[in-house]
Amino acid sequence: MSSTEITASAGGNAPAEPRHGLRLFVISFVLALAADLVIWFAWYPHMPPGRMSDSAKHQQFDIAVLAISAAPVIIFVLVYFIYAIVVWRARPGDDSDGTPIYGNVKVQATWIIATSAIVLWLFVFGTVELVIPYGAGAGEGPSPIWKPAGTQSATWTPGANDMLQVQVIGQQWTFTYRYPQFGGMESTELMLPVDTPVTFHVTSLDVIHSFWAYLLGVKADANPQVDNVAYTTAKQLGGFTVRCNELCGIWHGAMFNSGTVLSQTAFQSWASGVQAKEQADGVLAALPPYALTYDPTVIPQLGKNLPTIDGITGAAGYYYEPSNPVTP
Ligand SMILES: [Cu+2]
Repeated sequence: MSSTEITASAGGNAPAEPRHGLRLFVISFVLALAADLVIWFAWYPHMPPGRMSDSAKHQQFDIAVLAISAAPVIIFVLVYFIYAIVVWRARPGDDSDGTPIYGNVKVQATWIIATSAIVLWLFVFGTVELVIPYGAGAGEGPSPIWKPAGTQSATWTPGANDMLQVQVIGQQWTFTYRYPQFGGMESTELMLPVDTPVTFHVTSLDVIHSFWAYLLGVKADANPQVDNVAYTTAKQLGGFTVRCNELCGIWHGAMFNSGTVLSQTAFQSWASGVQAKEQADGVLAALPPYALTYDPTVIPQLGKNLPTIDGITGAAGYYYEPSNPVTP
């Protein structure tokens, strides 16, 4: 509502109207600049999910940029609100109505241009931030559009720029991790080498779960019979937690385990060690051959002598007997 009209309707010899629009702009601009500086320099470095991987870094950057974009809008709305209450409130004894308003080209044009600019900016920024970090740490389905650089190979060696393949298997109510480049060995801890592009192949044996390595900025649905691919590159050594992020049954809340980012050589010796141990104690032979999805249905096996491997395959740990055991 234009203040000129209010003053006019109030009657009286009002002095020349101050330039309210300019005042609002200057107050909002100064406050927004201050807020954005605080966000960028004080808050951004502490924003979730941290900087443990390249996808986490990108997410932290995205949150900071969105906060910086949102702060001026919020500040303008609040400044306008307070300014209107203070400057344009009804004075004591003034019972008159405001003058009806029929359009204001300047305000309408500003509104349409400003909101269009904000929406277009968010569209462009969001698209770039989806493409640059190869799907932003989310599952891209079985055939990803965006892939990081790195050679796909049947083995993994430190420093060779090989992509590390890790299969994440969700089941009620745990995650296990298979490493096809290490004989298809299976672990209950997610070990990763630092500075190495990792391809996660996320799948499930039963219901829909969601693989969420929060500190790595990776979250991908684990669907039965689906190979959901997600990428990240760990950038810092240390431990992290993996949680299920899809309500998947009564023990969903207890469905978590942990992982560690190791140096490349420490990772290689860990992985070869587990592979050798699982080969020696028969676990590799008992596991089904590595595949992108598994069918743990027991019906075709009724009446057969099924292997149950507690702790490796979970409570409902029935699999087909491997017809073609993995012998690395
Ligand atoms: Cu789950």
